[in-house]
Amino acid sequence: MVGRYRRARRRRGNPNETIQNRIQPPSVALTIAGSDCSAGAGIQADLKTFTALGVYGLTAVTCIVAEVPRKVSRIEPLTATMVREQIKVLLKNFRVGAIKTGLLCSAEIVSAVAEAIQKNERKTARPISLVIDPVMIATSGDNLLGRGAVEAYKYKLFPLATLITPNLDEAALLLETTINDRRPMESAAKALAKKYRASILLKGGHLRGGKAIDLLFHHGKLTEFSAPFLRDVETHGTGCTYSAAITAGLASGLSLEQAIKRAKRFISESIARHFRWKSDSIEIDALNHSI
Ligand code: PXL
Repeated sequence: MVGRYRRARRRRGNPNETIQNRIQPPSVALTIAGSDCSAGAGIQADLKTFTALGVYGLTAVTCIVAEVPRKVSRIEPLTATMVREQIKVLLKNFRVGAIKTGLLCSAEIVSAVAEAIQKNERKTARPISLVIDPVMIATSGDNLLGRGAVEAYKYKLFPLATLITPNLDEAALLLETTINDRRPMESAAKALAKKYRASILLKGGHLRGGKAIDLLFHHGKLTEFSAPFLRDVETHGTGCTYSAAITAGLASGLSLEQAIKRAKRFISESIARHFRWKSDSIEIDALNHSI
């Protein structure tokens, strides 16, 4: 009798089973970054990007930035202990497919992040893809890192990276050189890859010309990713959004090249379909993450 009832219920479907129960849970990505209250950059941009690309986003907050697009007003870091604890509980309880770092604010936080990721690797013997966006200076020109943080990146965090995504200014600072053309871009990408034994995506968005060209140096091979460069759009958070989109791709199982190709398309469309708030006193451009 019971068996017949169960078989009939299986045929009809269980009315107690909700639609949610039948949906496959999505891949999970973690961003370790700062909060931008104007929500164009930082963890807010990362979360919007993860959601748009079908990935469940987790956040470990490193600092809080009071700002609007062209002006950083105040930055307050969290303690390294609090940053470490967020990463620890998240990695313990979720199967995280990929991690990205954004603004890490201080040398102590850079070191804490490196230690937390390394500890998890030792414990689980399962390295998680790590995308490092070495955020150092805001688009507004404001310095975002404390003293000693660049050294902590070089010696502690970069050695753990799957991919590092510097823009031209960041690459120039890391190599103590200037990069003003395509050829120096190639040399810089190769030099950084060799120095930190990681794949490098060097973003040439700041170079003049009709195209926004990025160079990937990965497994000894250079690959170019290019899109039309849009003038007169002042969106901040493009670096955060781009690296978050790459991380979402890696969390979903795409190869590095596939993830970058899709992310480049995503960021180009987010810029092309930007929002603009305009009045007598303000003009604000913002990326459109909801594409
Ligand atoms: O775009 C760089 C960036 C990253 N993360 C946070 C920021 C900014 C720029 O201001 O505030 C939190």
